[in-house]
Amino acid sequence: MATRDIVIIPDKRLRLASEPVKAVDKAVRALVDDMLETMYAAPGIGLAAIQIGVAQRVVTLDIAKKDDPPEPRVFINPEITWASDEKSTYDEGCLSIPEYYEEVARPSRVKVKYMDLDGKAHEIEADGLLATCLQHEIDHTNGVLFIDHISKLKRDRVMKKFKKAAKHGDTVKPHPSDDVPEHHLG
Ligand code: K1U
Ligand code: ZN
Repeated sequence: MATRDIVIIPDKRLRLASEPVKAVDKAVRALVDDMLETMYAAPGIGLAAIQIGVAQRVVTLDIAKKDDPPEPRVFINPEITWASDEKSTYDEGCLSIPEYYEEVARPSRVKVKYMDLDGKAHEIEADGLLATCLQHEIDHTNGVLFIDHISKLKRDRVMKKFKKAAKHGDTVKPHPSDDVPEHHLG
């Protein structure tokens, strides 16, 4: 198990469509171990393999509450098979866009089919934070970022800041209006 570096915007790898996993083998299980370690260390509640530079359709999640036991979940080749017309809004963050949070409206409920670590197929119906997180992570597997769901003005502003930081080899400091929402502080 190892913690891997998280890929940050404007890195072009974040715009790749990841490849489906053909077989859940030892290498995929080792990738999942590293993803979980990286996600918990960040800390984050989700991670897609492309965020550590691996263009495979693998997602990890843990949305357990701070004082509850960990509930790591793994989704291999996740795919949305149905989405509700009803929308919910959540203040989203992204480990590839550190310290930036913005409200995103997405379908409140989704059905997702995926494979588990034994290669067994499943389909679940998700709502609440699980639905939001699954959509955010499945977007990553398709090269889509949560800032693609906000206004062009806000997206251009955040891209400009991160491009400038990358050019100077800096880390990005949060803008005063980018306060971390209460529910992200644990
Ligand atoms: O995919 C990612 O970049 C991870 C991202 C997942 C996510 C968060 C919020 C809405 C949708 C998807 C994060 O985990 S950002 C960090 C975060 O939300 C958090 C970190 C520590 C404690 C609680 C939340
Ligand atoms: Zn993200």
